[in-house]
Amino acid sequence: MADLSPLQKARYNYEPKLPEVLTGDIAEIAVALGETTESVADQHQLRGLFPLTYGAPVARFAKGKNPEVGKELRVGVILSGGQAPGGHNVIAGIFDALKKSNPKSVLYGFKGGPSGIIDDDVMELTSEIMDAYRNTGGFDIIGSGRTKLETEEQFEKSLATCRKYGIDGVVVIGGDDSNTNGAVLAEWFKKKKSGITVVGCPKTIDGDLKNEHIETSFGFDTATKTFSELIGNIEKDANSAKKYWHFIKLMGRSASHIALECGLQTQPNICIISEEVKEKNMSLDQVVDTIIDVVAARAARGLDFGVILIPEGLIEFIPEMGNLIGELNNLLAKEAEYFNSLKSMEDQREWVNHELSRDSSYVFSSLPRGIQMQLLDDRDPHGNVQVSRIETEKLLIELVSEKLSGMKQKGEYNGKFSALAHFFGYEGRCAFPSNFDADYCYGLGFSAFMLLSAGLTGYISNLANLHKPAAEWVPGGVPLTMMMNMEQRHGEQKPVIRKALVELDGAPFKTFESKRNDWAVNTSYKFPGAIQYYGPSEVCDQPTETLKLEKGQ
Ligand code: FBP
Repeated sequence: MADLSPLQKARYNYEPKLPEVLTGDIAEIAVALGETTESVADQHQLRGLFPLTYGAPVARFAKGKNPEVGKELRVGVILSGGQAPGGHNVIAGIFDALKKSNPKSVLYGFKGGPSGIIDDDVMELTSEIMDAYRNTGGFDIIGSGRTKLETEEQFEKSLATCRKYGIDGVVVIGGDDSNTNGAVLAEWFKKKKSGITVVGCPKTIDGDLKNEHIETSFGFDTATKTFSELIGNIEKDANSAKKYWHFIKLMGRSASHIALECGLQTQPNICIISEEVKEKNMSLDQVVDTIIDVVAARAARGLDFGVILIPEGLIEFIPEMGNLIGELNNLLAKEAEYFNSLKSMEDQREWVNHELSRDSSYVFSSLPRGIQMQLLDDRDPHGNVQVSRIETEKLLIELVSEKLSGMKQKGEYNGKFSALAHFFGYEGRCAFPSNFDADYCYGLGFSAFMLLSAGLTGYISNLANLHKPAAEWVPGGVPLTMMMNMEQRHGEQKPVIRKALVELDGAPFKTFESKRNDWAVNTSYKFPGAIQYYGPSEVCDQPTETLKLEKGQ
């Protein structure tokens, strides 16, 4: 076996807690179906697009006889999109339920994301493989990918792969887009009378796949705790050295849930919430001014240091920047060939500037050269700007710094501004899952298997009552169509699962709002510490590797 750290070894032995109803004899877990459902909006269109799976009832598990359990089944699992702590435990939950139901049943992993089912890249997951990944972070057991499973040809190929292995059910572990694709695949499989069922699991550290049934997506808990530990450490440093302003960008492609949660956990001087910026129609200049106000107020008290949290998606929520990015996406998609034929980046920059609308060209010209280049350079496979690669933290430092110099010359500011940029994302996405995520994911996987074995398709596995101890969680399944509406995507109306943004009238934002003015000027940092701080001695009381080696151990 590979060389393992004490924590890895200890985590292998962790036994995830299951909701009471999923414990005991698996043949005694019955599936109860509720009332039929409706989508959150656009019911007529969605009923037309999903004639076979629309409106299915919500499913709940309860103690009782389950005649479906015990059948020999073959199930395939896909990890889709960005890594999130707990993915391996979803697979472990499916595996254990499947083997408990019938030891002859087989679990397959489609490797490298949705492309695995399309391209027949498949591996069998044995108990030996499974045991080496229990309670660990990452998606390396089978790998992940961002291929979109959406065309007729991809569906045909997926069906061929499933037929080859005799697969009865597919579990898609993914975010809103992957689960939307899962819903379309479920409908398509049903139309083809394939007998193959499809069930999803809510994954994303971004926390934006949530609604009245999905209380949180998995990975959010661990990622925010990991980031908060790091932010707390930086706050401690800031308050010790008292000489830097730390601008920390936090992952979360679109919604600001991560920033808000980390803000609540660490009480920084500023935490920008993109949804508020959009709601208030704030310009980039106004965002900079809100930072300047806090920097100046603290400087007046002799506090030339601070911590600012910036959500990754901010840039797209600033209306003028959102318009600019939209125009750039359209322009570069339409004129890709000409754009790429331009020899130097300078020529590209000039041409783009000329083609943009007057307002967007003004915004583009006012951006630092480096950011202009990032906007033109980094594009995703669909030709869109890769917002996550734009160094918003550096852009804000530059703009704040420039403005403060001007204020200094006019005698309006008398402090010292020295800033450092950080970006936390990959640091938290593959952390060992917290106990919460380890338990939650295991339960999601277990429930996903129960849904598949009951022949339910087009569902997402869910657990409710998550604020209670795990034993009291309520497992079940929700029809994916129930969470969908129609949205404009690449110029077309598409059925999609509605993304949850931060609600400005929700309790988390309201709590933050009531405290932020105090946190801004009075240093009120909170240090959550390491999520694995407490635990068995062989994990927590170990010296460093260096020390151990120096002492000949
Ligand atoms: P998902 O939506 O697929 O869960 O991914 C989340 C995320 O971690 C975002 O926070 C981030 O913007 C993005 O993935 C980064 O993508 P990549 O892994 O391709 O760099």
